[in-house]
Amino acid sequence: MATPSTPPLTAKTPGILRRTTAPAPGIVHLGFGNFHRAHQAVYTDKAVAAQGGDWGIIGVSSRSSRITDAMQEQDMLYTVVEISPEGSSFSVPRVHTDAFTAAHQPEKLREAIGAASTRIVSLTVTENGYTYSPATGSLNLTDPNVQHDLVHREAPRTSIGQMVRGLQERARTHSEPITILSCDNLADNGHHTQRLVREFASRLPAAEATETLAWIDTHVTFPSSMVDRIVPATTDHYRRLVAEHRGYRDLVPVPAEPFSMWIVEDNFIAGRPAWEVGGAVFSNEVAGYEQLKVRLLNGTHSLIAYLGALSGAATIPDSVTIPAIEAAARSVLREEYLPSVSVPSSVDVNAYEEQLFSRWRNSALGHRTSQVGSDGSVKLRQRIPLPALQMLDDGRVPQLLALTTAAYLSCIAPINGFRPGVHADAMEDPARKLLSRLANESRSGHELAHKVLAEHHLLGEELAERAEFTNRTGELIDVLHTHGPLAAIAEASGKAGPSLPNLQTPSLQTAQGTL
Ligand code: CS2
Repeated sequence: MATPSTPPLTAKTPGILRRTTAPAPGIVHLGFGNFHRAHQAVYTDKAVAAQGGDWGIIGVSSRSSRITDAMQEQDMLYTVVEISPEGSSFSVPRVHTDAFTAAHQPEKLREAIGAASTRIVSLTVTENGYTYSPATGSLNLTDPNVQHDLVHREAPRTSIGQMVRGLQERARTHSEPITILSCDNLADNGHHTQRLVREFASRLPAAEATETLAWIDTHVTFPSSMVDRIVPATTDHYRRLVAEHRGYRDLVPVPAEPFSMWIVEDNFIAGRPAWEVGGAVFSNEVAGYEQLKVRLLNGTHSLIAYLGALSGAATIPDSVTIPAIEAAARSVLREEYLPSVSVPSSVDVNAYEEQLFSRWRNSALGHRTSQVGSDGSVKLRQRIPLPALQMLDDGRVPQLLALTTAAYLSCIAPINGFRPGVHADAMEDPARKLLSRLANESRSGHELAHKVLAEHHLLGEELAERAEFTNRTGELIDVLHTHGPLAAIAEASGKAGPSLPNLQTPSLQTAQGTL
């Protein structure tokens, strides 16, 4: 950690250049976490540096004030630490004009979205922040926060509620158009966001609903975008690195891999920064890029994280360098995700795959299996159902997608005293309570898979109907619980040896399966 005498990062820190004219705010960003600060903020900083424009960003966190307070203390500055095995490099974006927390200043948020000067509201609120139901894909009307926001105009708690209340403010005051830009890993994220915003508006009292929907339909665009950069959580290691190499104290530096990609649909009703200057690509093939990313990268990432955690691996590089996990990752990517993707014309899939494995092996990043494994209930819903359904329709059971689901459930909802290990225990999940209850009521993997998939529709209503998938997931849970991840990989890859359990009468052990 930096010594107490290390001076804090501020606008006065030697070597930190302020812009001669700071950009006025034009973007309100919801989800002011590490990913935004290592991605969109960096592109925006480069765009403003090259072409100017009032595209300063107001960063809004939902509840926690850890980052917003630190950013205020540091004159809206922070360090991006680019980490590769060859070394680290440092940069300081200078594009944020304010930062606050929605829970503490709800009125300020409504005014910020409502201001005529705001032309884009962007989001990185994670899959969980869209308050959608994994079962239906629609707005989760059973969520108490959604219910609150539909009834109370003041102090909305959900991102969707906050946006709709801000849009109503615009409609009432000046009626200037605005773009809502999702930067989260959701299939078809522009349409998904539009659907949720419209659904929320349509649930308001009748006259208000009609008026709000009509305004949204004529004044708001929702481009899709594919975002990609691995950004692990900040630790003291990165704070120390900044202090040592830069000589100042940064409370909230952001570590990131060197790779960064942003593909955006060019549909901005009220203008946009010249993000292409920073390397963003404007394309009409965003859907293909999103499928590629959400399935090949994120979907495979989930498999690596869950199998790794169950094998005792703390990090993604530790996990993907276990040969059986690498082999399973390559098979799920090639044989089960890829066939469902419309690969964009400029992408060479072999090169893309090799690049992914080399990014995942970046051990200097220390990207944790517990981070990638968190929020699986809302992430897997984006990653698994469509490719799985396509394979089932072709008459094949997606073995490794079932293994991903089984490994996820083994981490989050272990049955009968099975201990998945510290890395699985550290995974957070909005469905953890429900899934633990279902696990406590289950005596076999089959029962658990049936309750979770067929009855609770965790992977959607369509996959809930496919008994082949549910049964295979249940069988693989039993193998994971009794024989561990290597045996389960062998079983799912059709390479099971004679020592595998009798799947008809699974016997669950209480200890963690061994490698
Ligand atoms: C990861 C992503 O946590 C996860 O589920 O798959 O955060 C991944 O690291 C990023 O999407 C990379 O762009």
